[in-house]
Amino acid sequence: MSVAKKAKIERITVDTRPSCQCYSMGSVNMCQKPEDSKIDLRQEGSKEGYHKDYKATVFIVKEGIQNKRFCVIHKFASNNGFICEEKLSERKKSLLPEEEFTIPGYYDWLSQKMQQPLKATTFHMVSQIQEEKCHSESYLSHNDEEPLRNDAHTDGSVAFMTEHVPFDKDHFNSNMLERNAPLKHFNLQLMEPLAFLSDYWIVMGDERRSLAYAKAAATIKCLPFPVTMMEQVIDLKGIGTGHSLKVLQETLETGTCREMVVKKDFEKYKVMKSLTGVYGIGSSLAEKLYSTYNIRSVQDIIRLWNELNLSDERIKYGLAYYADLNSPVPRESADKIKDIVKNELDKVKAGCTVEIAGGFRRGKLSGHDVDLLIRCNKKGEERGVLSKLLKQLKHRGYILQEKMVKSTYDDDDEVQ
Ligand code: TTP
Ligand code: MG
Repeated sequence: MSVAKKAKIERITVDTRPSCQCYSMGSVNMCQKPEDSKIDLRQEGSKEGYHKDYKATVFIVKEGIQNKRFCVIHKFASNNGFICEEKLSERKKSLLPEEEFTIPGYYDWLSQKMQQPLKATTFHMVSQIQEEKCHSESYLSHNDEEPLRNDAHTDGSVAFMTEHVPFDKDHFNSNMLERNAPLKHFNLQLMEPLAFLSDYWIVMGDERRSLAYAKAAATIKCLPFPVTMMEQVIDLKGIGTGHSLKVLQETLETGTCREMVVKKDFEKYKVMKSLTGVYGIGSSLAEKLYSTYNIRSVQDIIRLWNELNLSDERIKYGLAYYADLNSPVPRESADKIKDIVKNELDKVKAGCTVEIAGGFRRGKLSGHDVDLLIRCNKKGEERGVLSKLLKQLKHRGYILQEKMVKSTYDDDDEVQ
């Protein structure tokens, strides 16, 4: 065995109130609280306290759960008085999905899968899986059950943290790929200046600095606890020893960061931000427009268009669709785009699937773009699919302007 690593599910709580049917998984507890219809199944060393009269039926959604983790959850539920149904049916009272699968559209997808509509109330649920590090054993390995997760609740509140959960800094530092970056994490306020500075420097044309702040922000985002002291962030891989630490210290001490407040208001930053919002204009062209041509707004570019001699064809489209391209894409539009792509994909290669990926998959309600993941049934079938799909979309008039990076899947194809 690699390293002796184990996780245990601590609790499954069933709330049977009609208005609030939810299941959550945490510590192994078994007892009943009739006063609020909450059945708390408690196991303290043995199965004493297990309430025999109550048999809750659960369906644990496999999607999004690692196989081994699924088995642990399944076994735990069975051992503790739940009836685990193998197949999803309408009579199920509650579902137990992973947090990120409580996203809008998920139930529609399930309905489609079952080929029947599902009653909304049946699927009102929350899942929260808390795993506790076994004190006698070391942490979870990559191939074992997942490490500690501390996702946010679906209602927007931040996930709770049990007091006894230790944080292993060394493990966090040496297993970057295992880090979990939930959408709603414990350190939103602390991360904000780092995320802003990353954006600031990308807009101002310093990618190296931007990346350093982006890495620090991502590190803070992955911490499974709210940071209260500098000791908790010093020596964390990703934060570095430089300016990010100072930003964090100031934010911890004062609740904000002066540098962020001042920079947010810089005239040049505000102008550069709007100029780089034009499709086809990067930070170096924006800098040139700002410094050489005294451009101060997108309107200035339009006004001075004939004098500027901007040769990049994309900029015309960027200006024409400026407002549209700078508006967030709602989930509904993403779904429509996905449907269009799927429809056209079926014409060039039957049997492939299209899924929405990126931020929407993590539960965002809007995004700056739509990331799609296309899967083919067999290895090798993906060859040429992307270029054929793009040609088809173009032929159907769905593509106004394109910038295509040659894909490794399309080695033998002519790429436009
Ligand atoms: P993005 O589309 O840039 O980000 P997003 O979809 O999460 O959010 P939004 O579009 O609303 O701004 O990237 C798509 C995915 O690519 C992102 O979810 C994760 C991955 N990604 C990385 O792994 N590293 C990166 O540096 C970036 C930018 C993205
Ligand atoms: Mg995206």
